[in-house]
Amino acid sequence: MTQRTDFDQFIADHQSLVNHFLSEKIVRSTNDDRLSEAMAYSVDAGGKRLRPLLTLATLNILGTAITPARLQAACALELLHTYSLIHDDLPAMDNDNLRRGKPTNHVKYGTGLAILAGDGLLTLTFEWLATAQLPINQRLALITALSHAAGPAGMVAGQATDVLNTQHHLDFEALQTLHRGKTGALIRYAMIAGGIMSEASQATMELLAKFGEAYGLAFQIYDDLMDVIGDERQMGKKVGKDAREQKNTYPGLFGVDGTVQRLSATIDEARTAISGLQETAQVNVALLTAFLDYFKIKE
Ligand code: GRG
Repeated sequence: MTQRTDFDQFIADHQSLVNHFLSEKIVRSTNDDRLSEAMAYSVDAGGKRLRPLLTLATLNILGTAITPARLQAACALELLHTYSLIHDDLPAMDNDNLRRGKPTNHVKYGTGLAILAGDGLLTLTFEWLATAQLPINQRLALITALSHAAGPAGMVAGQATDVLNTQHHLDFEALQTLHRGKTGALIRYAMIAGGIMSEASQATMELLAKFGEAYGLAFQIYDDLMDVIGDERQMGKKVGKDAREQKNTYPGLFGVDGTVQRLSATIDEARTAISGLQETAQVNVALLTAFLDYFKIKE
């Protein structure tokens, strides 16, 4: 897989697989029509599906077939990610009206149902992992890794630091820790999940984790940067909000040029992990390398 078009084809084919799986299965998860509608509204709102795609790409490079059970496990992560977006947008958190280019869940359904739609997606995530037709040891490893990544040692901790420190200055070290939790932990898990389902060696798992950590950080740096130099249509949400609300961001600490340099250094870390994977696992890593094209900065 060396050509850019192969990557585009992989993304298009697998986004469609993920989208079909999600919309068919979510409606069957509850008998409550309003709850089902509120959950499906945010899941079907058209996200990039980055996290399941990273898991599926990891399976692909490690030569592991994408079976329905593995697809279910990959899609479970999108449920959890969507819950985190719904709760993050709530008036008590980021208070956003627009997400994925559409009114946020609480704007459409009210705060109470939005909280419950998020709760439903979070718990359903673990039901999908527990019931995927995978060997028991793999299910347990996935559940352990995702609960660790998403819970109070990972994403929830990052979000807590964020919520508690808006309008308080965080230094670089604290900002990195915040983002490793808030954004990085799920992306790191996306890679680990592919490794778990491929029964990858310890050395390969460590390199997958390194790639995920660097990619997750780069993703956040890019998101911060686009809030300053991007536009609303491209991002599917309001831009310029971080500065208005005095949020802790990379451009706030390093300026735009300094942030571009940080982004480039972090992408290099991801490339180093990719080279390691090529040597250790002897895999064709072109697919993973192509994921780094996401971080293009328009002139
Ligand atoms: C509520 C516990 C809890 C955590 C929320 C996800 C999150 C933590 C906060 C979102 C804040 C934010 C905008 C972070 C920047 C990076 C990020 C996670 C962007 C959204 O992910 P994408 O770009 O979204 O993958 P799509 O819509 O494409 O899935």
